[in-house]
Amino acid sequence: MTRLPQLVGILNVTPDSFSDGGQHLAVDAAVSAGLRLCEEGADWIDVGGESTRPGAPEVPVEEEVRRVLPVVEALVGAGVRVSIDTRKTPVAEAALAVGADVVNDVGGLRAPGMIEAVAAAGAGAVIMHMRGTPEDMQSRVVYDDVVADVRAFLEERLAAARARGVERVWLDPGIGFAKTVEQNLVLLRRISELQDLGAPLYVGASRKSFIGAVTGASEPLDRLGGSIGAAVAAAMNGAAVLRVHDVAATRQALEVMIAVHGAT
Ligand code: HH2
Repeated sequence: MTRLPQLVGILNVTPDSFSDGGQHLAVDAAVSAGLRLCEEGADWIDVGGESTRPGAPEVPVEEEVRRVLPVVEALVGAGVRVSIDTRKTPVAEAALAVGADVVNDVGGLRAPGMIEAVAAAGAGAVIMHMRGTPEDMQSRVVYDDVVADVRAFLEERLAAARARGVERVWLDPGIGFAKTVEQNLVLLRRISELQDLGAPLYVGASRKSFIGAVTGASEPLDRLGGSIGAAVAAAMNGAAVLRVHDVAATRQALEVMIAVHGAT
């Protein structure tokens, strides 16, 4: 690892996200939190209006748009690069119309019209691997080889996106989405096997439950050290972009890793 990965700061405008739910519901509070993440060194901010934690219920389009749109608009107005974290085409379209630059889709751009919406806006896309929906995904964790399965899915979705004119794409193995603890660890260890697919790799491991399983830290807010460990591991194994809650601390850890790596 010789280059600092890009850092995406997580901004959940939801009442029920697993680690920061309810914190940023008011628009002003959400925008301030986003700007703070930028000051800490985030390269872009990922705004989400629907929790995708295991078992989370789906949020209606109107409610998701109501939550995210003013926040996206204000951050874009402040010069921030924003991605919209959504599985729904109308939500993506609304955010793109006010200047979001990337659609971060945990559904892998499978919703009707999603690829076309991204292409029409000249936007980028994060394509993530998941099975089923957040509501039922943890009952779908049987794989012959999780890395091969993730790879085949990402390869197919990348080809579909490129064929319809989406040029900027990041590929994400979907840590915590239809995966056991062991499968998450295997993906972080073998993520380099996805590097030749033809798009930079994006990883979101921050505060996730596998860190709790490994360390005994049952509360997401107590998982800073484990999250940094996962971020450093992902970066060393080839991730180009890391989606994190704790931007400043993660950045500091990565800077030291790079300095050590580059020392002669
Ligand atoms: N993880 C979450 C949400 N969006 N997007 C990508 N590309 N990769 C991820 O790993 C990913 C994601 C889940 O984390 P969080 O947003 O912190 O919580 P919640 O879904 O409960 O809002």
